[in-house]
This record gives sequence, structure tokens and C-alpha cells, in this order.
Amino acid sequence: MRTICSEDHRLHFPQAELHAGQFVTPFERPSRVEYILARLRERGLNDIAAPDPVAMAPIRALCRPDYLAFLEHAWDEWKRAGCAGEIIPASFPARRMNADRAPTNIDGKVGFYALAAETAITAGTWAAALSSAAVAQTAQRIVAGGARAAFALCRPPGHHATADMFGGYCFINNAALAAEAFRADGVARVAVLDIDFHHGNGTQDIFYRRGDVFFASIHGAPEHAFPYYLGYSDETGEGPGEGANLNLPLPPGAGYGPWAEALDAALARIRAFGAEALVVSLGVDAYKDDPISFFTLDSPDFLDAGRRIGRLGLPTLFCMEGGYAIEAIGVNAVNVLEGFLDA
Ligand code: SP5
Ligand code: ZN
Repeated sequence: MRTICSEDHRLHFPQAELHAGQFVTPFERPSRVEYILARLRERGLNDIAAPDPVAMAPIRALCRPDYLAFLEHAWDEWKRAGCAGEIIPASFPARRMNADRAPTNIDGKVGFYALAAETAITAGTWAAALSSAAVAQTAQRIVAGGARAAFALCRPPGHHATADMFGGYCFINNAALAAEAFRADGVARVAVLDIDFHHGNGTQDIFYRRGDVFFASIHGAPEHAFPYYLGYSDETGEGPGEGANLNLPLPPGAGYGPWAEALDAALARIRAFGAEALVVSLGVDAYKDDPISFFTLDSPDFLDAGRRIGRLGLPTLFCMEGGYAIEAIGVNAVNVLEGFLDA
């Protein structure tokens, strides 16, 4: 299995994440990629390449134009406004305010395009987000070209990003971009399986009214876990998308028993949907020692999960998402890939 990875992910590394009322070094940091690359090499998965240049047209088709313009120019506007630090949203269009009318003021714009406040934007964030999208695009082409699977080692991650909002460490929804690329390549039915601990609210939102892309997510129940305001089991899709959205929330402390049961349920639904290609939002923050999550999966469980996904027999693109137990992230992520290859 080929891995695609860009050096440019390093351009995004804020100093600060707002966590528990303090500024801490972000959980989502560049060394995550190093641990995964080291484990890939350790396991002989040495086919690692840089991405092709980013294709902007599919990103423009996926995201709202004003959102992309915001991401591209936010840093310059922030500096021009005399702001000293990193870009951190602090005002939001909350209930009964104007969530459809972007202000001109940069501070107002930041909150307008944010879905949470933990994710800072820096000088290099736009370039890094584009490089992450390029990683997904290049890996998708490999699978579309006939490979059984490819690994998009995306950083920053993407599954919380909607067409018009950043947050949850995400800016451009890499998995959604890849799913759309399969559709553009003529694949009639695509599934996105999100096994990150957090609900893939961005991916759900993007495909919620679509019947051609099935979305399934296994995650910490929203009443207890970020992103809090989406991911309930009664969110099943709308209009032409009715029945093409499957949320499998699990309670605090859930271990591999219920998790694997949820995975099997998701895989059965993906099979029944008739998917011809699979995008896996591969977060490994369901791990027992993850610092911001509450499932209790152990490293061998990720091998087993990979095997189950592999038994679907679909052309599969793995897109890296979360995972913050950094010393274990390499073993856990690569275990999913090895289980898949073993199936
Ligand atoms: C891609 C991804 O995994 N994004 C995760 C973003 C999580 N952001 C904020 C989480 C807030 C969690 N607070 C947990 C307190 C634990 N003690
Ligand atoms: Zn996550």
C-alpha cells in the first residue's frame, strides 16, 4: 500500500490550543506524522511518496468561495488589524443572530467561519491545509487507478470541516474531497466510514442531502463528546439522502466489544448500500490512552478493525484524521492498514 505524505504539514503548528481554560501546546501537532512514518518504515511499508500539486477546482467545488477566501487571507487581515497573536475565534453567530451574513471585521469573520475555538490559524495554515488536500487527492487517484488501497497521511485532518467552517483541528474536508473525486471518476456509489473517536460532523453535513455518498460514523456520543451538537443516531439523512447517513454513538468507557459491533453494523450497511469505493476517515483516538477521548480500544483492536474493513473487499482510501496518544499513534494507525492488507 502506498502512502502519500507532504512535508508542508509542518507549516501548520499553532503555539496554542484553548483547552480546559488554558492555552496548551496543540494535541494535533506535527510529530504525529513522524510517529506514523517511523512505524510504516519499521513494518516495511516503505512506499511513501509526496503528493502531486493540489488541484484547486475540486476544492472550489466542495467549499463555499467566501470560506476559501477567508482561509487564504485571514492571516494577512489579522496582522493588518494589529492583532498580535495567532488567530483564535472568540465571537460566534449564536442562536437567533445572523449566521448568514459575514461581517467585514476580521475578528467577526473568524468566528463566523469557526465551529469551535480550540483551533488556531497561523501564517502557514492555508498552505498546510492545501497540502493535506493534495495528499488526499493524490492517494485517491492511486485507488481510482486500480490499486486496492492507499494511505493519505493527511495533516491537518479534515472530518470536522464543513463547506464553510473550520474547527476541531480541520480546515478542508479531505475525506469528502476524496469521496467527491471517486464520484467524478464515475464511481456511482461511494461510502465514507469514519472511525475517528469524534463524530465526522463536516462529512455528514456535506453529504446529508445526497443519496450517492453513504456516511457512517462511530463516535463518542454527542451529549458527552466533541463536536457535541451533531452525531445523534436519529440523524439519518434528508431528502434524497434519507437513509444514507448512519451515526453509531457510544457512551463513555466503551471498549472494543460494542465498538466492533458498531463497526460490523456500519460495514453491513455500506455493503447493502452497494458502495463501489470506500473512504475511511482513519482516526485512532478511540485508543485507551488518548488524552482527549473516552473509548478504551487497545492497539491489537486496530488490527482487527482493519481486517474487518478489508473483508468488505472494496477499493479503499484511508485518510488520516485524529489520534493524540502520540507515542502509540504510529502503531495504532499502521495496525489498521496491516489488518486491512491481511484480510
Ligand atoms: C480530528 C480530531 O480528532 N479533532 C478533535 C477535535 C477536538 N477538539 C476539542 C475537544 C475538546 C475535548 N475536551 C476533552 C476534555 C478531556 N479531558
Ligand atoms: Zn478525533
